Amino acid sequence: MKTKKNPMKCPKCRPIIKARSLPRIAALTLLSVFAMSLCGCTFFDASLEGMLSPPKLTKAQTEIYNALTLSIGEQSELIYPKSGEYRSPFVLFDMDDEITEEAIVFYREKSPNAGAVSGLRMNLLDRKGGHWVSVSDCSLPGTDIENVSFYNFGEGINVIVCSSFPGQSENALSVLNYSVGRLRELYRSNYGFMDIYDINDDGYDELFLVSYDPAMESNVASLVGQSRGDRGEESRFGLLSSASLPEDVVFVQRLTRQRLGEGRFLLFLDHSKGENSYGTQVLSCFSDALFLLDFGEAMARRSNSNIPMLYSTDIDGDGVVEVPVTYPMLGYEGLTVPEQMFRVDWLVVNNDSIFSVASKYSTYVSIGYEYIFYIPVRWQGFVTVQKMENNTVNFVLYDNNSFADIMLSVRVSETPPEEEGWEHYGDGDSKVYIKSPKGDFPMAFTADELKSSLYIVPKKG
Ligand SMILES: [Ca+2]
Ligand SMILES: [Ca+2]
Ligand SMILES: [Ca+2]
Repeated sequence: MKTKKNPMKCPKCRPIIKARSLPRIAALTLLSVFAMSLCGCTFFDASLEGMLSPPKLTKAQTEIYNALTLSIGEQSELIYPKSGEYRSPFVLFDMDDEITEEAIVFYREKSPNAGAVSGLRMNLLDRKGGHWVSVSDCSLPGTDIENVSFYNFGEGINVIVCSSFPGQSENALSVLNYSVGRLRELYRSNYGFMDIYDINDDGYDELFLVSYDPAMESNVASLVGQSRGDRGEESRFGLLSSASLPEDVVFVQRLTRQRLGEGRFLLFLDHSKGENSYGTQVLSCFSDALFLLDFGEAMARRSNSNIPMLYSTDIDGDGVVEVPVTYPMLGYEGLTVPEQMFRVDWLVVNNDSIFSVASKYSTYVSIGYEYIFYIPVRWQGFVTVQKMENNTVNFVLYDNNSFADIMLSVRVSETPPEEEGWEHYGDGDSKVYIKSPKGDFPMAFTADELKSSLYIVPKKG
């Protein structure tokens, strides 16, 4: 049966434990040897024969190479991980209780066995009696290595190998460990989204995966890690819990976590639903158990060229995540989505009952995310925005279905505007200028109100 394509992208693994691959200079030199000898081919096609060409390999590299060819023969292609910290087909890392490093080598068989569909394999070499010896060899899913990383999930070091299939949006991952001389695969799964961090606060990382389930015809969120081994069960690495996601979760963008208490978290999963349409799913995670809090369409947002991409985030730094939802501004309700200006409301999950949400702020967010304008309560329902030239927005009174008096103008500009009346707003890095109307309006801002309404988003980095 053909698997439905799931257009999710592969996130980058975030290795937390430093290891070292073979020295970069050696690796690069090998690459250039391959590139030259295989005119027109990429170095990914390099074969083992090239490894013995000058320049000289270090003693350790030569030994690893010799032990490897002794085990797998010379007719295999070395596979270079495409991204991440380890870009060499040879990765050195201490994976077990014995203090010296082991070597992992990725390669592809030229004539795969019937059982191994892609022929993508991994060989583990260890030192025995002062010499490198191949001790284990296993098949890997996929046809190319995307990323290699090392984590301690609670029971020693595991290596995570992420691999990809040609023409498929989902990747595969394989979690392996090496102990008492044995390489074991602990877990294998396809995934469209992955994040790795300590989701339940027990001091060890977990894998958070979203993968497409063809039988359910929807995506499923899974928490994978080391079980606690309470209730007399043996601690083991594997699936801790999972939750089906609504059908309109097409592409997961990011995961944000909010702490509720000891071992109790909310997970906010921002996702696209298709063109210009986005949303957030909220999962509770209590003691490793995932549960979908289904807020239906309450957390929906649109996008167009008038609004930046918005994500769930703790915008006011109080530890509670705010979820952006959009509504057409006053006067834009009847227009098409590309023409609309949006109000952005920020929702929070209620603290006393996590099955309900409340709107915390009503805002306008500038197109380049330079500022957030918190619409004062007394303006709500009366004032809308008008997009003008020169990155300027007017906040105007909306009266009798038409734009009336300008309450405030805000401009984003690299240089001070030449026209009269503009004042720089915010700190030295701010590119925001404001202009207040002359005269006394009942709706006009006081200086204090302005200060609490117009927030300059700090530059990242
Ligand atoms: Ca070791
Ligand atoms: Ca954990
Ligand atoms: Ca907050």
